[in-house]
Amino acid sequence: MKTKVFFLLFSLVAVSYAFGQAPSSPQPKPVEGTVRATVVAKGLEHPWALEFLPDGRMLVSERPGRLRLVDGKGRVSEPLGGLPKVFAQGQGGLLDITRSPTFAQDRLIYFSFAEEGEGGAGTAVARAILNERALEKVQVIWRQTPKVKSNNHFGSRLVFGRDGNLFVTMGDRFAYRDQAQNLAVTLGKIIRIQPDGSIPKDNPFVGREGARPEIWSYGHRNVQAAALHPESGQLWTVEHGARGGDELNQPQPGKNYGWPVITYGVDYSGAKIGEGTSKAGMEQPVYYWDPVIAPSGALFYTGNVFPQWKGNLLIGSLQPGHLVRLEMTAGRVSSESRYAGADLSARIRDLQQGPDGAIYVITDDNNGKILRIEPAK
Ligand SMILES: [Ca+2]
Repeated sequence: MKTKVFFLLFSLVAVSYAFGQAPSSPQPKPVEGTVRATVVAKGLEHPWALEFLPDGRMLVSERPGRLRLVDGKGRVSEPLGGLPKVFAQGQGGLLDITRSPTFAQDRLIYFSFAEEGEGGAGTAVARAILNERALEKVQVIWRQTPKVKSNNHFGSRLVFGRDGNLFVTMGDRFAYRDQAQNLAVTLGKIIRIQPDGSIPKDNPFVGREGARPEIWSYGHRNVQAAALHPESGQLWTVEHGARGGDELNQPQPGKNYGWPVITYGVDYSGAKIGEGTSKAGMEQPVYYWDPVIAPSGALFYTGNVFPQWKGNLLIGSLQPGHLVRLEMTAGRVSSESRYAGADLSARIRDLQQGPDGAIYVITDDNNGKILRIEPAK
């Protein structure tokens, strides 16, 4: 009997996938009083990314183009010198930061930013040596092509894979969404490069005429949340979708994630987009949100401060603004919870697990904060 019920459930899931219906968020109400947020630092101008250093300090980017260190007492440094000029318009500016896996030896950090140039602006990735007061040997290792005239949808998150290659998540640059399907450009893609910006030989489009060899997956709208699964080592991403179409994906090499040919939801104008929600040769999301959560920042929790949350995917929500937690079972979402209250009911831009196992989030605001999140007593 149990086997039959299981088989029936399995069949229903299989059927719904075959008909192109990914599971959607049940839209749980945010709960208050489960977690407690305390302010670690404030006065940051639209902080975009947070990264812990081995000495326990935090590195924080501010979208207008500044990088600062924050110590354990919440003291915020002067802006570090040596940064390149960033295109700080609209959603552009200084974006994600990540330490190199070899940071302990070489103090290398990687960062993404919107860069102005011929044709407009585009996302770029640089690496540099982090010194106490400045970056040194700043080197741009990759540029999105082509640069276009738009202030929106720059992505981006940087995630090192276990093999040492770097994933960078892109946006479609908003007014150029059809380009997400064009393999000759890197708008609306996830790319994978070696630490010096060169192309890994095992990338899916290496050797295909007319395709950019750095492309890992395509058909993405604007990806500002990404994390590596602690057990499988797979990349997971959460994407800003259309109105009613935010998506959780596990991007596979060479696959097409559909934008803007297939999508859930409608355009923010109310107009229909593309051909529907499914099409042969295009991937379904693992899960989607309607209404959207406007995802930015994600991590798989592995600490001991929230023992019940181990292996869960935590996501920042810019709008309506709170912490989103997904329990995952066998690569599927088994439940969703949301946490709000006091300082936590804000536009959450990024989150990191601290060396103490607590969760640290930054809020997207003129007076942005770093918050430490732990269980409420
Ligand atoms: Ca999609």
